[in-house]
Amino acid sequence: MSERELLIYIDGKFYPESEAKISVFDHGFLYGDGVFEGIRSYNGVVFKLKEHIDRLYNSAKAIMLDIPMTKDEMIEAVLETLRKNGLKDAYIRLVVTRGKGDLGLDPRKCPKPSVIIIAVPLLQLYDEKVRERGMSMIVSWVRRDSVDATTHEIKSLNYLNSILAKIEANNAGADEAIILDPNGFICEATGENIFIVKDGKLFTPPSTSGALPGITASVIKEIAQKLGYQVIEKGITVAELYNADEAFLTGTAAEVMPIREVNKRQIGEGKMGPVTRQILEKFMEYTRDPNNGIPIYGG
Ligand code: PXG
Repeated sequence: MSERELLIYIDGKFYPESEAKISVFDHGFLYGDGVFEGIRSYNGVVFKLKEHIDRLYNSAKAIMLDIPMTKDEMIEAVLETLRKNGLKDAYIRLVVTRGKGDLGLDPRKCPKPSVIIIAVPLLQLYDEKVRERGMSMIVSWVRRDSVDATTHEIKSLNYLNSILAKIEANNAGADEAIILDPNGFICEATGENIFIVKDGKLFTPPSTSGALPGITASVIKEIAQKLGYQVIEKGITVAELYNADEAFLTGTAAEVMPIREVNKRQIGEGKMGPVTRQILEKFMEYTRDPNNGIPIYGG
């Protein structure tokens, strides 16, 4: 990228970053009333873009927010934002807010949702040394909202639940936090899903935990099964996590990230384990296959 400012998409127009602004009366700002997606492009191909757009519209439906564009128009807007910024490897943040209303919380006062697309250049988010070493984690005191509350199955702008857990991880000098579901089973990390490996099988929390249905996690399940591993969705306790052979996080940003310790208990060998490595390698291959996304520049 040159010194040129990034161009940000807001409601059909592009603005230089310094001029890209939304109203202080927007309910996304006032109440966290909106939905979002975090998406990545690898070498000119937006990874699983269709799946991310589907999830965005599912989140919007759950909060009764009518996105004022079709899914195809949304895909085109994402691609156009990447083209306008000349990006090939990028992190994309797609936000749909309830829009401008008054100071009351009634969404009927917000006639028009706003669509914002931010794309920034991204080469490598995590240093490979960090990945080899793995993450140190704590179990957060703050639990996931239950599935009959502001559930994280919906990717809403309400991330305070995760931010509180992240603050605890920061305070403890850990890299990340594990969040438990309301029944005390493992749910997910602040912005990543979790898998454990035990006796050659993979385990991950079920959808009833209220975790976000991760797009990376669904690819990982597919890859693991192709590699011959059984993938079992079940309630996982903290004690089971302590005694796992391996554990790792998955997410758009993290990709596949090993966990080396939890609350000072070493997990397995305390570094990337062989099953995690095998899955990580297949995942990186998968992200580089242009069939697994939508090309930015034709094709
Ligand atoms: N759980 C939660 C709560 C998330 O927010 C994931 C799991 C992983 O889902 P995907 O579909 O990405 O595999 C997420 C995703 C960030 C960031 O900037 C966060 C996410 C994605 C991208 C960037 O911290 N969260």
